[in-house]
Amino acid sequence: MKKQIHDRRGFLQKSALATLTALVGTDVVFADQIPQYHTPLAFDNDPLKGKIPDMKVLGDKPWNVEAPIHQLDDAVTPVEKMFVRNNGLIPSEPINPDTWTLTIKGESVKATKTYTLNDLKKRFQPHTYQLVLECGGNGRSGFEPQTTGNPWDQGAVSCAEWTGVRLKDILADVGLKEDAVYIGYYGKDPHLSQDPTKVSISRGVPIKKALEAETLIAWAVNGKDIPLVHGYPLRLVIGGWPASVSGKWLHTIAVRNKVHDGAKMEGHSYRMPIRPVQPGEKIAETPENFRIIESMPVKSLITYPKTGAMFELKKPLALRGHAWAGDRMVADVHTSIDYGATWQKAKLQPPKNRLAWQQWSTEITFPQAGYYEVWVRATDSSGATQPMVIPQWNPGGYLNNACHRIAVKALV
Ligand SMILES: Nc1nc2c(c(=O)[nH]1)N[C@H]1C(S)=C(S)[C@@H](COP(=O)(O)O)O[C@H]1N2
Ligand SMILES: [Mo]
Repeated sequence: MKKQIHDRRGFLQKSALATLTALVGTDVVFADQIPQYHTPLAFDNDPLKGKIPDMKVLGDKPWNVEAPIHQLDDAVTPVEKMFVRNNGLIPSEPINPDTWTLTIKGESVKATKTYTLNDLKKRFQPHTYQLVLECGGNGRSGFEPQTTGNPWDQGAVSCAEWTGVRLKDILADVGLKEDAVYIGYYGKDPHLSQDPTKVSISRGVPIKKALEAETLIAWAVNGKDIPLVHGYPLRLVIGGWPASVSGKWLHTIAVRNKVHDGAKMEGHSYRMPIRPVQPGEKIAETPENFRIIESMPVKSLITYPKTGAMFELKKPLALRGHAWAGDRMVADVHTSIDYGATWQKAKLQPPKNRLAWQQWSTEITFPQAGYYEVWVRATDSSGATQPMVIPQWNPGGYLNNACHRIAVKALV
């Protein structure tokens, strides 16, 4: 990730020293004393810097980072608390937003068209939406036996405020053929092997989802440029579906006349078996045995208090968190302190916009001092509710929407 700044003997290159001087805006005193192979702190421009404290790093090749649940308390997730999921490498070449382009191509466009980032900003109406991005494998660590893939706890979810233009406005400007059925994205991130002919991920959605008002080609999050790790300078943002469809470092969208066949669209990637399988069972990874994951299932989190909290019995305990349900709305949120025997209804806010998460809150009075687990369970607008135990095992370890729980202690 770091630029080559040392020469063959391990000393700072002349050009690096000039850059350093420009960076710090003043003379670098004792520049000639900088030891061999020493990287000055001002060069410590790791794109994940500032992001790691209080976050859980699952791996650095590729970078995968998730938030402990109590860090997700904000209604709008700050970028430092957004999980990071990379399938390949973070682009390391300097990115120039002034020359960045988005090309729309594929079997089902009338003609290929390319826009600069500045064209997109100037020619189309910008929109801002809060959108839930949740990795399809969020909660994977709960499955037994463990499957391949990142062993996420439950923190691979965010709801930030994204600004950009509607993909449907761009596609209307390009002109689609009648046979358009799917879109697929392409991003600039190099494959882990650094082999330029390989693509680490290229997924997409059916044209109906692509044309929804909330499907954005975004250049800003929470009012600022998208951080490098989250797709600077341009990304696709599609709320409510596995976040793997929200392509980062976006440079091309293909409009396809068939289901997109890019990397991570095949095998059991982001697919569920069409019939229930036994935990650990191996089934043939043929398209007939699997369906592509679309809308994510109903889910909720207790973001306050932090698990392990202690409080005085005589005062009721205030709890809060978020609930979301893919393409649907959340209808109800309940909490339980007796392992699901009885449930208490929580207050629930409407979402800021479609595909945003909703805030819930409640106060619980505990009957006596002691140790409790608090469980939360959301129900969506169709009546579907979260399972109290781990849901059906599947080969990819996807869609674990079991109730979130925290431990608390009531003290006399
Ligand atoms: N170009 C590109 N886009 C990508 C990915 C990637 O590796 N490369 N990962 C996807 C996956 S699997 C997820 S869960 C989300 C994560 O988005 P975030 O890192 O901004 O939270 O980005 C998606 N878009
Ligand atoms: Mo993901």
